[in-house]
Amino acid sequence: MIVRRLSEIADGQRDVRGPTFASRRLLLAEDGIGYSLHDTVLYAGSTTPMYYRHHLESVYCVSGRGVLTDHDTGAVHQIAEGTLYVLDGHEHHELFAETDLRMICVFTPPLTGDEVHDEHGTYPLLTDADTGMAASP
Ligand code: 9YT
Repeated sequence: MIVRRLSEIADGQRDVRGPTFASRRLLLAEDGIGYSLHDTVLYAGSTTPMYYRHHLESVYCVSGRGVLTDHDTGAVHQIAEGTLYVLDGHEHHELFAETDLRMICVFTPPLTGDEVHDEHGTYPLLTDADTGMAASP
């Protein structure tokens, strides 16, 4: 069993800051669960373009307000507390945060924690073999 608290990972290696967000990685590939789970805050007034070529992502809004644009279809969605969106088609998308947006994000395959957004807002596909970390038994 894993029991982990946000307070334990705040400001550590699993607390990753980007220009528009802070992402606290509660679960990563090294935990051996098969997905990663993140508590992410996107800052009020920011826009984050994203594209996950190698990953599926489910994103559940637990607080705040924003606007999600699907650049593949042009569809625009209002995001608020209680809204889930699922990137099941590797969509190019962007998220505008009207207020601070707190999102619970689940990635499969799991992020290792070493990915950085490239120029497309995407993450490479890394496995623990790439980072030298062994998965938990
Ligand atoms: C909604 C969102 O930001 N998804 C991406 C996850 C987060 N930025 C992260 O952990 O890198």
